[in-house]
Amino acid sequence: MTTSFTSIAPQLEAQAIELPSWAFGNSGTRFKVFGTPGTPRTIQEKLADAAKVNELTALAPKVALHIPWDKVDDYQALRGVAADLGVELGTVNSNTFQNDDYKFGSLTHTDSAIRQQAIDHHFECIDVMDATGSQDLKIWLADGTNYPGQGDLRGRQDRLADSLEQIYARLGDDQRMVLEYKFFEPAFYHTDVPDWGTSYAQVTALGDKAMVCLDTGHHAPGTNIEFIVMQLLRLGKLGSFDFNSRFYADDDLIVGAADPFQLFRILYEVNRGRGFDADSPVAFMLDQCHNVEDKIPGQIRSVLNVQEMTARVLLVDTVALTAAQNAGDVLGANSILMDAFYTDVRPDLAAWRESRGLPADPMAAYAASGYQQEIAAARVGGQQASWGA
Ligand code: PSV
Ligand code: MN
Ligand code: MN
Repeated sequence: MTTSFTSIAPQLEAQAIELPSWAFGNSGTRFKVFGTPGTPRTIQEKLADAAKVNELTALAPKVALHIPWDKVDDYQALRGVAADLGVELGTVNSNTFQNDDYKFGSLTHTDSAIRQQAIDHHFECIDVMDATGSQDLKIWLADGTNYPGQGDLRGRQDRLADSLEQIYARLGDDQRMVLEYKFFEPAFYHTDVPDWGTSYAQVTALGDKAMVCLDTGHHAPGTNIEFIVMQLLRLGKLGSFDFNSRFYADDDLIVGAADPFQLFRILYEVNRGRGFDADSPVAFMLDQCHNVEDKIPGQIRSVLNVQEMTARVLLVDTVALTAAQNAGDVLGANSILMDAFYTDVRPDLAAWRESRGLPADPMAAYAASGYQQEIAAARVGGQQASWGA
């Protein structure tokens, strides 16, 4: 290992991982939503919790909103609340999956009035972005069908293209659209944006301000996600990540918890494709729901997992790796990569955090801070976050 920790520190310092507002609310499965003492009752309280994560890690300066879950009357004021807490408002996520009108589709619907309603919702999200200063509109659609023959696959794709075109036309010069794909659920036979190829085809037809969002939980088991990362970076169309981890489906668990090596492989391709560069278009975000664990330490654990795996990736001896690859040294190349993966960067990271005035161990610092007890005492009747009821 020729790369030293000191030499990678500046790159680590620039790391930023956006937090989802909905991670701080109560969520669960279709069986049960467990309430957690201290759960935020308002978006302002969610921002305060997110700011705590940033205060202890310096890794999470932005918070993504979900409309209408985080709807407020005055977004300028909300922006001020965030700024006072030392964070910014980030990606705006649309929601066309909790309304009876969208039972058979939203941006793909055959009924032009319902399709227009879904388009209008996205216009409203862009208005929110104008007020919050957010860069990205993230679109994830629940659209799809359950049975062969239920819908016209091609017609739905054409209507989707038309709807996206109208939404795209509304974006300001500094705004972007990221289109998320998901291979199944809630629809089971087909979804209208099932894979990176479909997202890529749709956003490429729109223009430079439309890119693909890759949610790590939205792939079939066994999918080589890092290959997709490489390809999208190579094509200049990887706009953002939704990080989480999964054992079976869209589990939305703490990133790096189920398969740390997969996270390493993904981040290796991010680095290889210059996705960590200051001028890279890639936005990094968590998309997680904490069902049984406390939410704030859940988010702290997640951003630390990303930081630790990024450090290991930056330690890969790329010169030696390229030489081994070019020499056909199969096992040599593999062991160079594995050397970095197996490097325990935690002591170096702890010392480096302290040198920057941060807690060496943010998890322990949170536990000792008394914040959890404070919010548990102060907040009663916290919000249920989302669809996971
Ligand atoms: C549903 O699968 C989902 O988890 C998508 O990943 C979105 O990003 C998220 O909900 C928030 O809308
Ligand atoms: Mn997602
Ligand atoms: Mn998901």
